[in-house]
Amino acid sequence: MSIRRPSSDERLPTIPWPWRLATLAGGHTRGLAALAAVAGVALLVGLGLGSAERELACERPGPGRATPATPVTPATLAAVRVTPGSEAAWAEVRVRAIDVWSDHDEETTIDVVLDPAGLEWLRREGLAFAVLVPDIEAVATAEHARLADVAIAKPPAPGEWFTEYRDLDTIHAHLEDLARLRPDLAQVETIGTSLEGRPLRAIRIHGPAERRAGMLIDSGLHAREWISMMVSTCVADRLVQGYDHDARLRSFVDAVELVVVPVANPDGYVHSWGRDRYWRKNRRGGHGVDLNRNFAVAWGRDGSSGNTASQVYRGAAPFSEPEAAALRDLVAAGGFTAHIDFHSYGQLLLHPWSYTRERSRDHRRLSGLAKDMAKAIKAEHGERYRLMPGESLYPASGTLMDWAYGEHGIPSFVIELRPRGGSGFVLPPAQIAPTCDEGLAAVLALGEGLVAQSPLAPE
Ligand code: 0X9
Ligand code: ZN
Repeated sequence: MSIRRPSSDERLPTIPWPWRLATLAGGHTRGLAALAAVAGVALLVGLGLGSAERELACERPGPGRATPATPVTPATLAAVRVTPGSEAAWAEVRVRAIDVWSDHDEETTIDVVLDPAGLEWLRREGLAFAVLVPDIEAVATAEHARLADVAIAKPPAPGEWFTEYRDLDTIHAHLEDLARLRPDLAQVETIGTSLEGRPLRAIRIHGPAERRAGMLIDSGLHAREWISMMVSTCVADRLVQGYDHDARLRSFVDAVELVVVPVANPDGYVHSWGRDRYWRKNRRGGHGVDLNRNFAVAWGRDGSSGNTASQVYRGAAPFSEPEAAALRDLVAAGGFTAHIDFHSYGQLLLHPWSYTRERSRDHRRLSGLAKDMAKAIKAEHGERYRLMPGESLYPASGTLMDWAYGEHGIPSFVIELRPRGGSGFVLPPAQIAPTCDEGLAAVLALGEGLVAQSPLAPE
């Protein structure tokens, strides 16, 4: 069954996030407890339990939570996939949600974060739901502990770079390494400065052959979507390092000038690493602006909010945020004939429009390109990425994708990377490399589909 979600200016809730990673600076015991809880999640997923059983399992005190030495969190927060079944229930779920992680599955389900009272309400109402993550804090704590490991904190060995998530400085250093390795193919640029003064770094990759197309890849507009930063950095890495050995990569680099901005929201990313794993926006005023609601096409409309506390707060004006303005100026300088904005999660390939149900003038061409990308992705590891116009998932106004396409006629796509559901934003590091395979496959398919095609005229 497919229900149309009630129209609202706020897909994501306005309740301030009550939980901070900083409160988890516990010790070894908490780390172990968290690891045990993560093992519990893996077990639940591995067992493939039905939703009722998962729900029950969630009610039991987790291995690490039975008797905490000091109560450090107000409540255990769970990520659940709910099938509301009616518009009224949908609206109520959103009201009760502490955070919305994702809308998926042909509009029948929504992934939300709930506290125990919210879970209790779901049970009372008899709504169908499955627990994705019984304790999101425990999962974040386990990841934090793993990343703090001394071996991981060292500069990674070249062959191991993509075996783990990397922080902002390490990603930026890697771009410099690639440019040093092949100055003939790659140069690092600074396209702007974040609100808190961090550089917005880009790597420009091109071969010696005459340029035929220009492609922009950005990622990390949303701070908590760490796999997106890893994939775009990995795409740059594979193209530069594979140029001499792989004819297909060489042809791409010779035919397409590619600019990659791996961390489009550096302040948010640093905050997500150090303070709040599930932080989404930039850091404006402490409340943040959703950078993917700050662009000038359909700014302020459905699927964005004027409330600073909202996860989809659009900012005071289009391009009020320096991170969005830097991307605007980069694109306005010209030369791009394609764009991919990497996000997570859900395994989706979205094309314009995001803000309206109307079909774009280039709908067939855009969905054709998206189909090519989905096919190329599936050929890698058999994973299915579903394609649709962004609005079919839910309305979102002021997005980068709509602006690149609407203002500049650039075929533009959002790719929501792995997972389909599972652990949400905290994806196991073993999945970085296969997800990169999928991202690269999409980039190559798009590049090959575009070479020799002329840019679209703005609508
Ligand atoms: O809401 C967003 O900005 C993107 N999804 S995410 O879960 N990564 O936050 C998607 C924007 C694409 N457009 C629509 N879904 N309408
Ligand atoms: Zn996102």
